[in-house]
Amino acid sequence: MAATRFMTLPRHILEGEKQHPEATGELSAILLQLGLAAKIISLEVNKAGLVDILGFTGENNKSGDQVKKLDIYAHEMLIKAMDHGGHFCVMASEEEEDIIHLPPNKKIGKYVLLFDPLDGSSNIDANISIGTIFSIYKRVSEGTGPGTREDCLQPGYKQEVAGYVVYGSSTILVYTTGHGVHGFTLDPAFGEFLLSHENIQIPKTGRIYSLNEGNYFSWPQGLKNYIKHLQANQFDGKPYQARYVGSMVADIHRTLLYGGIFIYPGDKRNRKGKLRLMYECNPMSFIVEAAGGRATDGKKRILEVQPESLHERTPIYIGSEEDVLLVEKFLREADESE
Ligand code: P6P
Repeated sequence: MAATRFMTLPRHILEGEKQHPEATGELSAILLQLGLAAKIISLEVNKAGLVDILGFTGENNKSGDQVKKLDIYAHEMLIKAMDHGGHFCVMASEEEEDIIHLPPNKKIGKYVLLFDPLDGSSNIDANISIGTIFSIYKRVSEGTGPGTREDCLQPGYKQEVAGYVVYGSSTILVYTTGHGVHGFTLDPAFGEFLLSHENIQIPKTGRIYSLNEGNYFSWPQGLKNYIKHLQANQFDGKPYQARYVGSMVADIHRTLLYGGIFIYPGDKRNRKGKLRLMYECNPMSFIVEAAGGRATDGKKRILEVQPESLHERTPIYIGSEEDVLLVEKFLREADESE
């Protein structure tokens, strides 16, 4: 999709800020810094294959370090980019077991940053799209000292900002403050994110269903019934399409643009499924709902789940509203008939 108008990410953020006189400009500064981190990670991701080749000669990278696993690189890059702006009281990463405090003598801010630095990184060797996912909350703990675990364990509806960066055929940053979802494509020629997907609205229903059918035998009966229903019917006179990248950011980005449904269910082996509530499901649900879609755990709205632990998982049914409502109906009817 061509750039809708020559609007850079910084310009778009500042224009958005003007529409909210109460805005302090702090969220704008955070988003700009995240955009910078995304550019740096994108550079590294796009030469990953090359680095691997170099890696066989036993060479080290420019700074003399051993070639780092890409997701650790992205994790460290994000912390380095975000820990000195004075915006955050605490951070948490999918790559880190516990909460991450700001370095001593750094100014402590009123926001909380949660991120999955490089989701789907097991796919990088096959050159499959991967991504960074982030959530921003306001602190809830008292005082102005270091933030706490309580600050990181807020229900998803309390997010101030959610976004992702998909490193694919191009690098696209998508974010929402809850009012409209906007996508920016990185122009590598001059290193700017240009507005390419203004005010994304997910279609009310779609032709694509996306889930790992290898887990069929462990699925809840209602999900089996739903998928069989799709396969026995048509969408606009054409068969439904199964599409599954195996990288959540890529699968959700496609679902957001084309419509349909992405599912990672709980099943007989893992009641809570595989995807993490705080680092993957909450930000993606905030974005999809802001685009007019729906996201539940099969029953309950994802954004209303009260987190108990940083790395807890949740089943997720997310995408076009009518499609998520229909799978919920199949799940409910199967439960009622058991
Ligand atoms: P499976 C990638 O490893 C990831 O965390 C998500 O990005 C993706 O949606 C999911 O796992 C894929 O899991 O079990 O289908 O390989």
